Amino acid sequence: MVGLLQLKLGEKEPGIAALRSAVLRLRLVDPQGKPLPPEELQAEAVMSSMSHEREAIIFRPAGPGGYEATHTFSMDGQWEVRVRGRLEGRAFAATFHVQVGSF
Ligand SMILES: [Cu+2]
Repeated sequence: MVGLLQLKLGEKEPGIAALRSAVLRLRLVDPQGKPLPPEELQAEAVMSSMSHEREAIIFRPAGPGGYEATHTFSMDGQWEVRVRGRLEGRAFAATFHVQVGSF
């Protein structure tokens, strides 16, 4: 049974900018911090205010409950990283807001 999901996204210091590879970190754990292994995990970067292509993000396992992806955002601005998958047979989804570049 899935209670609360804790999903966190990290950004490579000192920040991320367009056309430079960034490391994104995701954690999928229960409220006690125990890793929750999903049956499916998919992610994409979306600029909801614009009509250009979505960008697939491939998260790979990195430690207990941890996942890491290297991604190059195509432009600066306000992105959403949308994560979804299945855990214990149930769908889950989360959206993270990511500022790319400084302006
Ligand atoms: Cu855009």
